Amino acid sequence: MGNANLYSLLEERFEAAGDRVAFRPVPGDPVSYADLRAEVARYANALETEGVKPGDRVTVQVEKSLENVLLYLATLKMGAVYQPLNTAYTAAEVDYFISDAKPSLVVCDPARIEALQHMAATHGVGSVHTMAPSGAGTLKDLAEGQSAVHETAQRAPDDLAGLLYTSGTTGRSKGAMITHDNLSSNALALHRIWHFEPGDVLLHALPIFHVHGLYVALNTAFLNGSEIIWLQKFDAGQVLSLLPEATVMMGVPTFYTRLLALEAFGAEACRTIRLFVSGSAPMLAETHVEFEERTGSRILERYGMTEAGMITSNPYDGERRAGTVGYALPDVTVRIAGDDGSILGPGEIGVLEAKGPNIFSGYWQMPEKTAEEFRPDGYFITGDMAQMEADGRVTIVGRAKDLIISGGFNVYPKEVESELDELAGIGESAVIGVPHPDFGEGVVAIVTANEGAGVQEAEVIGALSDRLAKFKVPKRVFVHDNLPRNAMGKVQKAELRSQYNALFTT
Ligand code: MCA
Ligand code: AMP
Repeated sequence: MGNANLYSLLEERFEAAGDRVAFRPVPGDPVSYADLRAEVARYANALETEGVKPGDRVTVQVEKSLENVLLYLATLKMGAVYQPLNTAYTAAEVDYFISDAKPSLVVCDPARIEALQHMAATHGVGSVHTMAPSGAGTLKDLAEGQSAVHETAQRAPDDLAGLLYTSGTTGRSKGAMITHDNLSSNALALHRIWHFEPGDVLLHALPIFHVHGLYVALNTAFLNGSEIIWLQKFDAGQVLSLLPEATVMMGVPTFYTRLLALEAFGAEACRTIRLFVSGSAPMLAETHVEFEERTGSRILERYGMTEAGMITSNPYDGERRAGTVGYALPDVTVRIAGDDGSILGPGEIGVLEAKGPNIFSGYWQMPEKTAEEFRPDGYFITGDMAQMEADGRVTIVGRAKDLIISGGFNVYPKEVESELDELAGIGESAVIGVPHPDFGEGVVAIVTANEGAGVQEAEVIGALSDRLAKFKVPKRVFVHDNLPRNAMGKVQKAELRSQYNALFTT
């Protein structure tokens, strides 16, 4: 029987890549694929020594680093479930994820160790390790003493490989259960349709706690045995200087608007790049056009979701049409449905539904929520409003879900409103997203003050920063006497959005 463990597929490619460079950290020394394999085995043995078993969750909140990649691969290899967390999440946010996922191991940065040890004890977590580069008790230290031989755990296609939390329009965050087959099928499809070829070099500047930087970028490059130029984070100047050493780059729209803001960015800087990919948020058609005018290259925009990996992509060879997200990936089918579930025809606007090997297996310990998001015939309801042409080309036209996407990070207004409503002096609140030149959408809060309470913008922002990740905190807060409501009493967010539409752009 074959092994459906994604790592077993990757390891074949690593073996074939031999001594070729896997990672070129900037700054830092290159790491070959042979070294990567040995290190992953050591980390896998270290996880087992710590008592982690196949199926257990390993919760990881660490800054982007090569050790972090080793941990991701080792977790796959020994059959456990990797649960990455955005490094911007506050301790209060992390507490929920740990209490819900019940990991057997938590790995964090040294600055967080005390808070997380306390949390772990409260929630019955086996152990907490830091990932720091050296020092007794760090995971790296533990891995160093291990054997470089480790047998990859046998996994079935539906066994879990990842648990990625996504917030929701109501209630708490939900853990999307991602299987080995979800990841393998998606990575193989993208590797093929994006024409990965020998000699490709990926410039990697995305965070690796989300699908885009972790699964889409890394897994495709791994399948190709490609060299990965490894940047700590996105810095437009640094990316500009390294582009001529790469052939592929993937990013959120903010990466591309920031590059375009640099005078030196143009065709010369992009001469070696055969593929620029954009996704995680809509890219404005004008950005596509300006990019092509400046560089002669057309960005390939694709569309996806944590629960589904990549769903559609513009074609590599055919027309990459600005404002559209292209066609369903091989083996994935998509359709547009009305509110009542009826299937709509070409050009009609409705909610996009998707089915295929890429679709997650459900929300962690939330069977009712899972059932709500699927149609009886197995289609997953994405919550994105879209239309489809007769030939299958998809355009995302909006969102049925109340979601803001800021610089590629999701912000659910409900979560921010709940925190605002708990602050002293605030009566009620409405959180909206309005056009932002850098982040695509900027988060704005409109609040009412309780009688006699003086609500100050800076204080509200300060108080929220202790509770919520920085990217969720409203960039501006406005105090109104009342929130606009319709006859049913529902807050009219569209009215607020039109009032503040030009806030960041004029
Ligand atoms: C940082 N800040 C932000 C954001 N990032 N505020 C709003 N939205 C953001 N995305 C805050 C910082 O804390 C800081 O606050 C201030 O804004 C300015 O920070 P700056 O230095 O400009 O930001 P940065 O550190 O350069 O980060 C911007 C970024 C980053 C490079 C665009 O946000 C990023 O890497 N985004 C990628 C997200 C991503 O990978 N998404 C994929 C999700 P202060 O000054 O007050 O301290 S996966 C997904 O969506 C699906 C599956 C898909 O289709 O891919
Ligand atoms: P996440 O939950 O972080 O996986 O975010 C997924 C959401 O990002 C999708 O449901 C879409 O709303 C949005 N998204 C991703 N790629 C695109 C794109 N190319 N165009 C428009 N929206 C996108």
